[in-house]
Amino acid sequence: MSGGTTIHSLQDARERSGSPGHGQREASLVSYIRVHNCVLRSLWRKTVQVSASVLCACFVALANSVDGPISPTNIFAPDSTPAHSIHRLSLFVLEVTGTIFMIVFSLLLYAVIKFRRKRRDDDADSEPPQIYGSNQIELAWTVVPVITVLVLFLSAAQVIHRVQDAPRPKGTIEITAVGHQYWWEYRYTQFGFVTSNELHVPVSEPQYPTPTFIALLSADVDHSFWVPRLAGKTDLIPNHPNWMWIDPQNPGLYLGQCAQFCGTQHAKMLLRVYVDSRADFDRWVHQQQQSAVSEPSVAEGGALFTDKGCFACHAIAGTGAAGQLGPDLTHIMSRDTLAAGPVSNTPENLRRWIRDPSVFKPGSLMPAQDLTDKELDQITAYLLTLR
Ligand code: HEC
Ligand SMILES: [Cu+2]
Repeated sequence: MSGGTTIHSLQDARERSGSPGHGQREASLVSYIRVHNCVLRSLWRKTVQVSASVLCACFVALANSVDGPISPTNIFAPDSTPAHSIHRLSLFVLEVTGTIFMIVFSLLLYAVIKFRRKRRDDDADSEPPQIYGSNQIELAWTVVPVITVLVLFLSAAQVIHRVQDAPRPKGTIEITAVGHQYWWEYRYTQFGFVTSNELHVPVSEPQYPTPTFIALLSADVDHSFWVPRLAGKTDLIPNHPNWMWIDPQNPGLYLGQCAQFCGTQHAKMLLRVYVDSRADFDRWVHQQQQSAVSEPSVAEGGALFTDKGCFACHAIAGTGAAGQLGPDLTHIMSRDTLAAGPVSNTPENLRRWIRDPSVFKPGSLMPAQDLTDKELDQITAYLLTLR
């Protein structure tokens, strides 16, 4: 449009047809191109202005939506350093790509409307101006995208580096999460106990950071640990240990979901992370470290737990039960939910679960046991003492 623009073929055509007043026409063509450039330039400025204000409006709307009650899985309400870094990066990428989208789309719209085929084009024997390259424009559309991609690449690399190479300060809690079809096993090796489905971590204060580093393993298929307010997704891959970390800055319950399809009950493989104050966390750890107390009043239930084969899949610390195929039940009553989140842990639900797990989770890997009502009551009564 500027610089080395040539218009050979139009001139050629004119020369060939020998049309009169050819110098005059060339002059009007040049002024047409000049006007055109001017229009383009002001259009460009407008586009940038409009895209900037639309983007601002989007962000204000976004920020406002965060002001209301926060959804426990809101990706726009990070509350832990890795989630903060990812959130900032994604907003930056959205800004850049959003601006590019607005510019390209506006130019496209302009071209479609302005240069659409007009009635009088049909009978004109002239061609539109033919443009054979412009160094300036070609340079611009090579250099600008290269710089854009480079900036995006470097900002992503920086965030990856910051998250993956984070130091482990002194107060770091180290645990291991094992994904099972369709539940979570949490090993607190440091504290000497194992629990399931509900993860407890201490709040991490900036002046006394106690981040939690989580090693991620799988007992069967690919799973993915994703609590959006705390960190990005990390997969639990069989035979390929991964790890991630979180340092939640506020106490509360953070929810997530297995984020990798792992079988029929994948959708009911929920994540619950309880962020406790330091005192609450220490109390919880102390309680989890205790073995199960056997109450004589529920001895029949305890015996049935063995007789009916429950012990083959479930462990209860302090008893002979050491099964590994199902969740550790030593402190089952300290959990708010059953079966990785979808069922609230009430005595009725516990009984219904033991009678037939498929009522809640069809396809769960716990088989229904053949139990009489009395046996059900006894086993349930026994489990109710495991707090
Ligand atoms: C073949 C192995 C197996 C046997 C036998 C078995 N379970 Fe399970 N159990 C599981 C699995 C696997 C789960 C996790 C299911 C899920 O969440 O998808 C489970 C879950 C549970 C839960 C919920 C645990 C939690 O953390 O929410 C309870 C309670 C339970 N079983 C009790 C029993 C009792 C009582 C028996 C004996 C009558 C029994 N189980 C027999 C495999 C078994
Ligand atoms: Cu899963």
